[in-house]
Amino acid sequence: MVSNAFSAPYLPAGMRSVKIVVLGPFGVGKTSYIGAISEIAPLRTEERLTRAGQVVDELNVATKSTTTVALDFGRRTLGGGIVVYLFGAPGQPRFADMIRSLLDGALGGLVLVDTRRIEESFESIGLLEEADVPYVIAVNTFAGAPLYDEAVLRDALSLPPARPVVHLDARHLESAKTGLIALVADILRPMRSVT
Ligand SMILES: Nc1nc2c(ncn2[C@@H]2O[C@H](COP(=O)(O)OP(=O)(O)OP(=O)(O)O)[C@@H](O)[C@H]2O)c(=O)[nH]1
Ligand SMILES: [Mg+2]
Repeated sequence: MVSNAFSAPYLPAGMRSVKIVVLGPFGVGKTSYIGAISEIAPLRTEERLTRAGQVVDELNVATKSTTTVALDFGRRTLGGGIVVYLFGAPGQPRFADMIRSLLDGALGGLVLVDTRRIEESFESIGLLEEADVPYVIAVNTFAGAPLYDEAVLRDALSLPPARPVVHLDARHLESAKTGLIALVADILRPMRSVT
């Protein structure tokens, strides 16, 4: 799918840019992921969680005091002259329309999953399927969260066989990169290998 990566006029010759979106439910680690992986200071749109928000949002993660209300943005250059622009989605289901717009022009999606609440990632997968955007599942490994065999996870997510699954820690660069590399390799396959 060579046509999926495109050269932008402002990039040095030989560089290609790829837009990807990081999705997943509230508090799964999307903002942490972009913060860990971005080579530029990430753009964040965090607002404090309030009692008013509890009326409309199901917030099952008690330890957070802020939430993304628009998007995160970061950039990472990979080997092979590939510049990845990362857009982090907000987590609450009421932002679905906004996520649909974020997916406009995206070449791939990274869906973060917390194994304590796998079903909460269905909505993200649904939005990607609806937009016909290829995606990779990235299990964000929280301490104390159950570990499942890949087959069990695939079954729980009703995942098509072609969709890759990786495990990572969204807070650490080298671990976070495994998800990005799996996604970009999938998007560009069989164009080239990336590192
Ligand atoms: N143990 C552990 N904690 C993590 C990991 N990734 C993120 N966290 C923590 O989990 C919380 C969630 O982080 P965020 O990155 O704000 O999550 P988010 O998905 O952007 O949340 P919303 O924007 O509100 O939907 C933070 O307190 C992180 O420090 C991880 O891999 N392991
Ligand atoms: Mg966030």
